[in-house]
Amino acid sequence: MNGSPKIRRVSIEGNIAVGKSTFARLLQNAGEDWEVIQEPVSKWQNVEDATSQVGPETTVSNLLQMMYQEPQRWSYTFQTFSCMSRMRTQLQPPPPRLLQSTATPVQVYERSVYSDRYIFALNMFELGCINPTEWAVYQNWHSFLVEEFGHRIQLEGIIYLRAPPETCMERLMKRGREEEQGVKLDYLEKLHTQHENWLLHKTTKVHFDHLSQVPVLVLDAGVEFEKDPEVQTGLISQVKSFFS
Ligand code: DCP
Repeated sequence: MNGSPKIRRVSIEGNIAVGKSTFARLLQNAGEDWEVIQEPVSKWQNVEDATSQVGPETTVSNLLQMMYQEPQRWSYTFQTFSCMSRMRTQLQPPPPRLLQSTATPVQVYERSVYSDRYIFALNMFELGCINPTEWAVYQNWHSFLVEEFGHRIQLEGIIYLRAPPETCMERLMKRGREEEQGVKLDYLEKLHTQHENWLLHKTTKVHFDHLSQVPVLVLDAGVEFEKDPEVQTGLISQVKSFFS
């Protein structure tokens, strides 16, 4: 027994640009025992080529952009790398501040290895951008990794930020991330359906028994919460009572 507090882990899920990062920041500011583990998007935008290791020049590729520009060629590679980098990030030991906490600290993940598989990779498979062989390979290594390491990043809860795809489209256009300029409403609608199937209707066939037991808090993120302190307080208090 080392006296360290038990760390609780929750993940924030929701469509592209729904506001997961904004909401995660609000949670972090709402209590000193909450720590956010950000999604490693910048790693996906700057993948060092293997040639950089042998030559003097460093060549980087933007895998996120490659995936959006040529989804059939790059979706499998992107989904492999994004899930691996997420797992690596989430497996990092918590900071000492959290371990010394007297209360019950909470680590908040922006997405999880589960949404990587049951939202994005599945969607790309259904769209034909990941072929059946790639999908079999993906599921094989994903199941293996989660079975081996999943207990170290086991979720106690999922916060589903739910908003109409049209609202996410508006937010996506407003933030203007270069790589996402070609994203169409139709794609956000498909991702929305994947979220609904997994987190609301629970019809997605999941491989992990423990995942079906994880409680899900559904929050209405269709309301403009970024600049409205009253709405923010309401949402945060729902989270706090859900996890108390
Ligand atoms: N992405 C993907 N496949 C994954 C994970 C992410 O294609 N397995 C893509 C979708 C986005 C980008 O990566 O283009 C970042 O994804 P998120 O939706 O997780 O992050 P956002 O920055 O859009 O979240 P928010 O605006 O809600 O904070």
